[in-house]
Amino acid sequence: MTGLVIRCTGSAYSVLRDDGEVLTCHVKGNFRIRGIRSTNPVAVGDRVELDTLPDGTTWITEVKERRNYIIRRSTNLSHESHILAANIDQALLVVTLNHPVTSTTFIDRFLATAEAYRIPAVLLFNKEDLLTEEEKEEVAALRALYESLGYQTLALSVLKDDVDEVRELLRGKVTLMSGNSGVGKSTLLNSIFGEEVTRTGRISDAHDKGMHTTTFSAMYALPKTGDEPTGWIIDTPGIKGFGGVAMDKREVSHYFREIFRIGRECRYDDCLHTDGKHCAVIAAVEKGEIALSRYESYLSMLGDEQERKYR
Ligand SMILES: Nc1nc2c(ncn2[C@@H]2O[C@H](COP(=O)(O)OP(=O)(O)OP(=O)(O)O)[C@@H](O)[C@H]2O)c(=O)[nH]1
Ligand SMILES: [Mg+2]
Ligand SMILES: [Zn+2]
Repeated sequence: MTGLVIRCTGSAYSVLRDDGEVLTCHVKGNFRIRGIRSTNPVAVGDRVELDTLPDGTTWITEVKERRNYIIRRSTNLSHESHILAANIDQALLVVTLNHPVTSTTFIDRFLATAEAYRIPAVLLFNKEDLLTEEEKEEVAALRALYESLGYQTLALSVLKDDVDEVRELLRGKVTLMSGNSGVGKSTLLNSIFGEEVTRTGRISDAHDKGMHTTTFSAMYALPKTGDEPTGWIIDTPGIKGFGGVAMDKREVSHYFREIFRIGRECRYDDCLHTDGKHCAVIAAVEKGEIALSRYESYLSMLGDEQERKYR
């Protein structure tokens, strides 16, 4: 029978079998998926084939082909990576203008990584209630910028407003939620799941309680409102953005939509858009057609790539 991996603790996996039962499953030590060198062969979000033995233990015998997956590169030199989650429909980045500040560089890195993984990303500007008139305009300008690039954005106060708009967004999809510490992710989950669930500590703050963050990850079924497929939220403790994508410096511009588009007009095919001569991107930045903040984020990722420290 097949099932969906909903929780990984390093040694065991919880799998929601298609008949609705949740089983603890294991993976043989020599289990490998061809072409991927990872420290874990199976990840949250994987669809798997199961085999229950006469002794009652259940084993994962096969991982179905993944639509996508996100990784974290190991910090050691083994070139192995850790798969954080698979088959993600969308990534929701919760950001705040202030309290705490979320930098545009952080947002743009997140969006670029989502592009590299081909995962649609949505920005939620939270804590609208704390904004001054001037700050409201700043948020409006940022939303206009990202919407002009084709990203969906929302603005609200998850503490004060109802979160129906977010529920609608999550409906029937597998969503990876991210954002800096303090932006309101747990508050949002509280209001989506209601007191009952979060009080048990299932979602709320596994990582705040010292969970072993390198191997634990889980996805949580959203409350159902009708007959639609279950929606899921993935919580990967300790991961503020995504894991790193191995990115060649010539590739970075591919993940900044407007820089990629305008960069095709540069004189040289391999233009990195760092030298003003014959560069259509720099000309567009100077004319205000590309936002300076976006160009700076691009340079920042390019610089990281050159120093090989991007994760
Ligand atoms: N004023 C205001 N405060 C909010 C809002 N949303 C969350 N907060 C507050 O911001 C603080 C941090 O919120 P959390 O939900 O714990 O933030 P988090 O993103 O889960 O943070 P980490 O778990 O550290 O990653 C809490 O004191 C919340 O009450 C909001 O919309 N408006
Ligand atoms: Mg939290
Ligand atoms: Zn150029």
